[in-house]
Amino acid sequence: MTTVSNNDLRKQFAVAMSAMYQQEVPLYGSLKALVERINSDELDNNTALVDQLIATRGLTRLAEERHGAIRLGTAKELSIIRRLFAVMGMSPVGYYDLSVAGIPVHSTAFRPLSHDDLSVNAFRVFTSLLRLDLIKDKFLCKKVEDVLSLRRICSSRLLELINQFESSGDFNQRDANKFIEEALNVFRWHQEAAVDAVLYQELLQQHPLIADIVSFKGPHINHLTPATLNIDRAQHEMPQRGLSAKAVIEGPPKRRCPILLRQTSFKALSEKVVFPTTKNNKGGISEENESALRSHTARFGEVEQRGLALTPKGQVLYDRLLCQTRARIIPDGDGNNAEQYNAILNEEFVGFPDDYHAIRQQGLAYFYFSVESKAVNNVMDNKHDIDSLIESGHVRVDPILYEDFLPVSAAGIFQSNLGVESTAEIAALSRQEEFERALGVAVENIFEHYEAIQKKSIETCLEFFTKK
Ligand code: OOG
Ligand code: NI
Repeated sequence: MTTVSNNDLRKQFAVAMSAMYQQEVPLYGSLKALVERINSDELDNNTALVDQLIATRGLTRLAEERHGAIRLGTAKELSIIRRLFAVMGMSPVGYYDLSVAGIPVHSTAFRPLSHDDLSVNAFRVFTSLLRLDLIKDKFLCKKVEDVLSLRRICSSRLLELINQFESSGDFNQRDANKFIEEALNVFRWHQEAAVDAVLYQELLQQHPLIADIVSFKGPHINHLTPATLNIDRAQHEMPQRGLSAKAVIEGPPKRRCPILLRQTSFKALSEKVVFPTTKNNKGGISEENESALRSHTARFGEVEQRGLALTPKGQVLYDRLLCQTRARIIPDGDGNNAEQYNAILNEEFVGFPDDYHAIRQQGLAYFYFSVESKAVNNVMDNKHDIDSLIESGHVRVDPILYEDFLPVSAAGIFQSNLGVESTAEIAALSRQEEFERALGVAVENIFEHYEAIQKKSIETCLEFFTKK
């Protein structure tokens, strides 16, 4: 019987998730359409970009969503979600401590690791876990624990399928279809809240994120993110399509040689929520609960544009320049100082070379080396290294795209969609070990995988020309 690979499973799952989300949040469909139009214009006008996408096997995956995000309540949930994503070839990479920006979660991203797997489908899920230790009201904490201890986010059929996969290592197409259907249900939106309106209000007052995590039957997908080839244009055109864009694009400024990740989003919608009715002390249904508390703000759409993955040295430089920027100005949620923020960001980032050659010479980023198609039949003598092969036009150099996330940017995305400001710092120790205990494994190191992809690409080129 034919089996379904975890790459195919991930691909099918991402397509199904996109269809579900477009149905749940129709505005997301408008964003996707906008991005598709921008991408096709960019490809028509930029042949160098097309060559780069072909050389790095990025062209076919362009139309697919790149990531989504979920928020979990307990260690147990994180552990089961880790097993669920493992079925689709997704491993936890990186640890992001969001508490430094006043957001009571810590996070990782589940994603494929190798260049081959990423090329088939790069879908990732940014996954956050609530940090109850950062909630000051201990009485409320206890209530949260009680509610979450009763929640079951995976059906028993899904658990069976995960167990089955873990022991046999593959699925036939029928099991795969069932797995996707059941997995999708985990991330579906539930209009009926799992808590009453009074508790919802208490949670909301504590932090809107807590209300979103605790009040529902499951960890609904809160956004999906297609990749755009021109994020500045997406930001500019969103309002014309009735999409209320966040104040500024997160991440580095616009550059000739894009680095890391730039992101923007349309703001979360107000959606109707139905609360289980509670009785007032006269035995009737309380009017207050019935009327005022019927909307919840959580789900939105995002776009991303990715550039070079940076080496530890490059990352230190990026962090320093961003820190210098933010020491001078913090972007306001309402966009009042957006222009000024962008000007200062540009000013500070003059400190980061904007030329692929210089970036490579200074060891600031990772590159992908491949045999230049025109040079495939060239005969070489036996002495060559990668630099001379590049110089003689036998090898081409392309950026390795950053596949991970940025904590300051992620905080900006959270804040703009929760309507909270960045000032409320929670002084907290990062809890990576605790997070990994909950996960059941250590998170993968972000840099190691880019390093491995770069190394393998160099070896492949050297081998190719050594054989000649
Ligand atoms: C996650 C926000 C972070 C990103 O792209 O940085 C994120 C969330 O809102 O749950 O998705
Ligand atoms: Ni995101």
